[in-house]
Amino acid sequence: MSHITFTMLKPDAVADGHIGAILGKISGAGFKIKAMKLTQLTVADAQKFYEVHQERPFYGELVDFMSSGPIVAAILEKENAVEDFRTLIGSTNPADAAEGTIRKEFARSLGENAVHGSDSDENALIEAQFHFSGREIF
Ligand code: FUP
Repeated sequence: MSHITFTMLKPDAVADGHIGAILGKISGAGFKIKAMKLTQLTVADAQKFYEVHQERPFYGELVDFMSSGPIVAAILEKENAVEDFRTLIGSTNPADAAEGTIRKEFARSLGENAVHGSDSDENALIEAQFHFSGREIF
């Protein structure tokens, strides 16, 4: 499954009106949408999704932020999807992100950084299945 990745357009990007522009960049980079929805994470959902970070000092803020408003969740398909998508979104901290990347253009800060992208093929599959049932994936 090296051809899929999972993304969320985070609450900052949705609140700031960037859904259309970000999806335009994603499509323009050659990703095909396999699944997509506007949804909101509960606190429990966000805790579970980010549980690898539960010992980190920013975990509480991350969970509060990610459950604070609607997000767009999507499964994207492309060859080399995980790596190519992480290149497209840029560094975690938008201050370090390359020109032209989604985080450089749209993120508010390190904590509110506009988009999520899976970090491995294995996690892409886990994250996709966390958010979507089989009948929502095309
Ligand atoms: P990334 O893979 O680029 O999304 O980054 P991480 O998995 O390391 O971090 C997940 C989220 O935790 C980031 F998107 C934002 C948040 N975070 C912080 O708020 N502070 C930090 O120092 C690191 C990450």
